[in-house]
Amino acid sequence: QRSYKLVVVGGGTGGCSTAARFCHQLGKGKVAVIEPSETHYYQPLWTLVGGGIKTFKETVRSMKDVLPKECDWIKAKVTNFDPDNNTVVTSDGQKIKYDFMVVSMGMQLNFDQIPGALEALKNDPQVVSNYAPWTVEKTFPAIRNTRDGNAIFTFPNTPIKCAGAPQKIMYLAEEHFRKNGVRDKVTVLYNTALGVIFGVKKYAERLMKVVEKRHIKVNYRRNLIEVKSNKKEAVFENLDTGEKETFTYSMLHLTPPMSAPDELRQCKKLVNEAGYLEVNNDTLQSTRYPNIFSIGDCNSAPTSKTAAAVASQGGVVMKNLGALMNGKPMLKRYDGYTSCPLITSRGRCILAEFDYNGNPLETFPIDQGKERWSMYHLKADVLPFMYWNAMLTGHWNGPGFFRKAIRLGLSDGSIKKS
Ligand code: FAD
Ligand code: UQ1
Repeated sequence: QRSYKLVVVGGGTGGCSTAARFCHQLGKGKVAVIEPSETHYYQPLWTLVGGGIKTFKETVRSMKDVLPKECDWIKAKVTNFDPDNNTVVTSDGQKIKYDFMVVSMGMQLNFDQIPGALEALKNDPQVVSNYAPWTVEKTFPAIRNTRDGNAIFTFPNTPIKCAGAPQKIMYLAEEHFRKNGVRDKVTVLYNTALGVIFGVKKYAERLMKVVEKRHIKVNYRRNLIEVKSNKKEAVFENLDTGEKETFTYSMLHLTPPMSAPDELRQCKKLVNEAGYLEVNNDTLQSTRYPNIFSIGDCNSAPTSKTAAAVASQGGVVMKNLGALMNGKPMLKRYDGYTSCPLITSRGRCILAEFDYNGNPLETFPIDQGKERWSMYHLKADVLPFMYWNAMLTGHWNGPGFFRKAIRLGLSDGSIKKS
């Protein structure tokens, strides 16, 4: 039986950066990463892959190249957690023991919960999704082939990662229809299970202006329940009245329902009712097992699930878990920071940043609610570089530090408390 000071479950955004942070502190042989996938994806760029602006290749690195050299990579899935005995069981039958554990398993895509969706994604070139590596490259050809009819973009009736992504691709598609000279023949529909376009008022107001200006029809409280690709139909349920409504599509971009991974959900000792690893919202420590922490999409922290949130959470866990390992008090608090670069066209982006309370927490001393070229450039070119070079190596804890420094620099010498 192998044993480690720290076991990290998942080698995605949260897992890889956490392993790097603790390898710096603990050195060789102390940290294990349990991760089944050969490849690591930079998922935030998939919006631009779907929009025909970046290539899929730019979003892919091999896992062995991104995981820190000092860690042991156990190439398997965790199938069972036994937190009472500080042990996990892997798909290849190993029992791994830990002193401390960080869980970053991300979210599971549940395409199979929509009858006909998987079949349509496999067989109908006009049914696409930016959310999975095996379908994201279908999106741009489908946009190019759309000449008339309904182009439908969906948002499911579950929490999802990057809650802005289902509409970002719609804006890129709508722009493309205009460039192709087919915009007057295509109806662009955003069918969302939510009752608002975005959860934070400031940005929702700006996005409403965008959809109005561009004649995009938003249908609220519509949940996709079936895809009939033989008839080119998408069936939605009206979540208020229960009525079913069928739309024909010439293109359908679907965002699947999501959940915490099954292997995590099954461990009732660790998760909340919704199946996410229950953490203290401030410290990100498990509410039940003090030697367990969780970062990212699979934890219960009530904020919007993004890589930007993972960066901030990673800094908090590095401080708190580091303190715990050394018998010191945990002093760092997570404020719920998250960010969503809402791309509204090729070259324009509203950079939403906010906290647990849905209050804007903007980094730059300009109104980020405006559609800006600078924020687009940040999203498309600067952040990917930062991700590979600073975040995955454990050196990026989010922009909180810059935000505070910029505020201080601007405040005529008098130090304000925020
Ligand atoms: P992931 O990075 O998904 O990693 C989870 C890892 O856990 C995976 O490698 C998986 O193989 C592994 N795993 C799963 N099950 C097991 C198991 N049983 N045992 C061991 N390992 C397991 N974020 C932003 O900040 N900005 C954006 O603009 C943005 N845009 C996005 C656009 C799209 C289309 C998508 C899909 C995502 C976007 N995101 C964006 C969200 C961002 O990618 C995620 O929030 C982030 O990757 C979450 O990190 P994570 O470590 O929690 O999960
Ligand atoms: C961020 O830190 C981050 O993680 C690397 C993202 O994921 C790609 C983001 O999209 C954003 C916006 C941030 C926040 C960074 C800055 C500089 C505002």
